[in-house]
Parts: sequence; C-alpha cells; structure tokens
Amino acid sequence: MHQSISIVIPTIEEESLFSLVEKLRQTIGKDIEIIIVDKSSDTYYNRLKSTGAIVIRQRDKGVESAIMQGLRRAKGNILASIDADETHDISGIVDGVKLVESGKADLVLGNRMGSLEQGSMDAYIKVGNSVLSWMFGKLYKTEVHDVLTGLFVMRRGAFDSIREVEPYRAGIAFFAIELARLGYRVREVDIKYYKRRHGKSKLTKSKFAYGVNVASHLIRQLRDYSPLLVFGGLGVIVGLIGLAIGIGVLSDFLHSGVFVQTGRALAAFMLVVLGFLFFVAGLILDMLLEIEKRMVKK
Ligand SMILES: Nc1nc2c(ncn2[C@@H]2O[C@H](COP(=O)(O)OP(=O)(O)O)[C@@H](O)[C@H]2O)c(=O)[nH]1
Ligand SMILES: [Mg+2]
Repeated sequence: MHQSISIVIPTIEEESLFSLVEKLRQTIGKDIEIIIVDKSSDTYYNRLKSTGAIVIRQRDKGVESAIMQGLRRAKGNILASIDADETHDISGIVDGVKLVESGKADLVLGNRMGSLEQGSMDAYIKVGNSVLSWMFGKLYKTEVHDVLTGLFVMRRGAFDSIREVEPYRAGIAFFAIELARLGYRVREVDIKYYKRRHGKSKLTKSKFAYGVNVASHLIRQLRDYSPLLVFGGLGVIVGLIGLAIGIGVLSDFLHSGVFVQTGRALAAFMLVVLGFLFFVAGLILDMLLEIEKRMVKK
C-alpha cells in the first residue's frame, strides 16, 4: 500500500482489542498508525501501552466523539475506524482503502447486512438499520444498507472539511450524513459481521432511542428542503395504515352482520384523520417555503 493509513479504534474495556491490533498490523501492514480512544478503567488503560499504539483517553462521552478525537489526531492520507470488539471483518478496511485509492469514493462503509453470523444482530436492529439506511439512500441518492456499521474508510480531504463539526449521537451515521450533505461520495463494501465474544454492548442504554436520534437527524435535513415529501409521505403512510384497518373492520362487519370492533374502528378513523393532517401540514409548509424562496429571489 502506498498511502499512509491511520486506524481509529474506540474502546470501553474491550478484551478483543489486543488481538484486533495484532491482526490489523498483520493484514494491512506494520507501518499503519493505530489510534486507540479509550474510555475504560486505569487498569485497562495501562494494559494498552503494550499495544504500541497511540492512546487517547476520552474525557467526554459517546463513540462519535471518541472517533472524532482519534481522527483529529491522525496523520494518514487515508483514515479508517473499526469497533474494538472484533465483530467487524477487517477485510472491509483493505477493500475500503482500495476504493478510496481508486478515486471512486470519499467514504466507504462496511456493509454487514449481507453476511450476519447467527445471533450477531437482533431482528429489531436489522429492521431499524434497514429503514435508516433506506432513508439515507433516498436523501443522498446513494445505495447503502448499513448506516449503523462500525467500520469505515475515509479520504483525508473529506475529513478535513468536517473536522470542526460537533459530533451528535448517531454513530458512524454522523460521519456519513455530514459528508454526504457536502456532496462527498459514500459507497460500501460487504463485510462479515460476527457475534460479540467478550462482554456486553457499550454503545448506549437504549438502541431504540439511538435509532430515533439518527432518524431525526436525517428527517431534519429532509424537512429543511422538502416538507411535502416528509409530511406528505408520512401522511400517506399513516392514512393507508388507517384505511387498511378500517377495511378489515368493515369486511368483518359485512360478513358477520354485527358491529363489535369499536376500538379498531376508532383507531382506523384516527389514523386516517392523522394522515390527512400530516398531509395538510406538508402542503402548508411547502407553500411557506415557496413564499420564502420567492421573497429571497426578490
Ligand atoms: N471510547 C469510547 N468507545 C466507545 C463508546 N461507546 C462505545 N464504544 C466502543 O465502540 C465500539 C462499538 O460499541 P458496541 O458496544 O460494540 O456497540 P454495538 O456493536 O452497537 O453494540 C466498541 O469498541 C465499544 O467499546 C464511548 O463512549 N467511548
Ligand atoms: Mg459491537
């Protein structure tokens, strides 16, 4: 490899980190710069000295902030990050570096979704991740399947344009969103995803809240320029769910001749009304935005 590579590894007491560092050096090269951003006990921190890597002790919280601190310290032309728990296949870094070097991408995400080891990812994370990745894809017109991944490779120039941005809680999606909105090309490479062998997840107390936060950052950007798409789309979805429930209730009534499903009928009615209100909100916001645009032009 002719480019210099820096790899940032965020960790909270991860036992797997030590063998990961060894493997990275064996696979990618002895000369890679490894930066560990650590938020663990003193005992663990002292053990990190044996890795020969640069070690930063994180004072604040959050994996995004940890990775950001590591990247700011990195000297390489190509920057990468990987979780310390040895769940991500390091071949993703090798393939990602190639893609960045070829000039085809500025940020490469490791896509785990096509190759999940049994029991490595809960069903609801799979669904949430797919929905968020779909939203991201629609918003930035790039096909990605795993915005919640823990592996990426990034071009130095791309990072330099976001190095002062304050990280928000969205994991690696934070980097993907910030770069994509500036027009940098986000691509992905397929990787295997393994089950955690040691310890528990450290990321957050509630992955659901975390997912909602990622969604809210994505929606915030959409809302800023396409309220009709966001609210209108939401209105159509909610309205259709209401209609589907309503049709179910109606067909039961027509079959049996007795009307018993008052609760479901009420829910259906409310969803249709809510859908309609969302749609109207979208129209009004869209109109306001149009007026604002016209005023700016004048
Ligand atoms: N330095 C640092 N590392 C973190 C923090 N939160 C998570 N990590 C590390 O980031 C990686 C991903 O976290 P993990 O708990 O595996 O998340 P999950 O795979 O989504 O369950 C692991 O290496 C964690 O040890 C944090 O606040 N600071
Ligand atoms: Mg993990």
